Amino acid sequence: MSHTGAASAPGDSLTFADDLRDVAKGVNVCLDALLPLPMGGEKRVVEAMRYSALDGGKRLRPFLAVASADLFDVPHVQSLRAGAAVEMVHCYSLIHDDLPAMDDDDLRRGRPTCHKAFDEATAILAGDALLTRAFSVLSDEATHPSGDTRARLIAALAEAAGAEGMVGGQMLDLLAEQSDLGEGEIERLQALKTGKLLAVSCQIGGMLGQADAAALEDLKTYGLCLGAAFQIADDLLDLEATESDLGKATGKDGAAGKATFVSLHGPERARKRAKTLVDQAVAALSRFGETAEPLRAAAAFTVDRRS
Ligand code: GRG
Repeated sequence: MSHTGAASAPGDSLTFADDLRDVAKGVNVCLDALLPLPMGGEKRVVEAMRYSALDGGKRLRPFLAVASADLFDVPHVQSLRAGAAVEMVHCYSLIHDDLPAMDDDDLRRGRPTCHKAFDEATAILAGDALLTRAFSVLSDEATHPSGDTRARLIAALAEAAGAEGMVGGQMLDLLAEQSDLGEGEIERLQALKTGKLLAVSCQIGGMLGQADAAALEDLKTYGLCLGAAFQIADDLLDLEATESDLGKATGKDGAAGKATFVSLHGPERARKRAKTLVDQAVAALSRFGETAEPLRAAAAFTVDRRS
């Protein structure tokens, strides 16, 4: 699964870790090219964008976009651009989430958060500009020759990122600090905040390959189940991992009194629930046969990961 330019079949490499590293390399090259430094004073905001987007991160969302697109033999030059667009939205959300008005974090991906490395105003602008750049990348013919397909990609990402998706989930998360959420409410919050962007990464891959409605629905189900498992794993890591493992502060949910599946039911039941969700994610891939092996491996990785 080489994604640095040369085409190859999915699952060529020996392990999921190789595949993930391969996509990360490809997407880094793509992000570097998509975020050139301008000459004037505006250079500072692009430096902040590049600081937050170019180094670190697992690149799980680009991986999902590329592996889903691979099901339909989409050229990697297209799927990497789409993956880079989703990663830009993800990086914007991390920059804004780290701001003093939100989570107020000093460390992200093992180094100072954007507002610490630059300043708050620059960090806000860098997040804004990454969000808007994502849509301009999707609107470019290099992402897909069909204008209709590009419009579908843009609409899908806008829905997943906005008030009906990640931003809505973040709002619920902020409100949750003043109320006790039940299990259903926690699941909804997390599906919006984390699940929808992971799911749309898969849907975008399918859209690039002109997948039919049923296949797109299966990719969405896969992504949402994977997202729910990913979030439980994240909550477990917040409880059990160290700051140096994660490259960010830990123990924040407990300190903020935030209800999670883990705080409601304890780590053991949370682990079982995450495994059930992984099984559901994998079951949603049945129509795709062997070509979906990298996506199956990604589902297992979400709960086994250490960062
Ligand atoms: C500010 C609009 C807005 C949204 C913020 C993404 C987010 C919503 C908050 C980040 C805090 C958090 C712990 C979210 C839940 C899980 C998550 C998205 C973790 C980070 O994603 P990873 O693990 O990060 O894929 P890397 O660094 O590997 O890309």
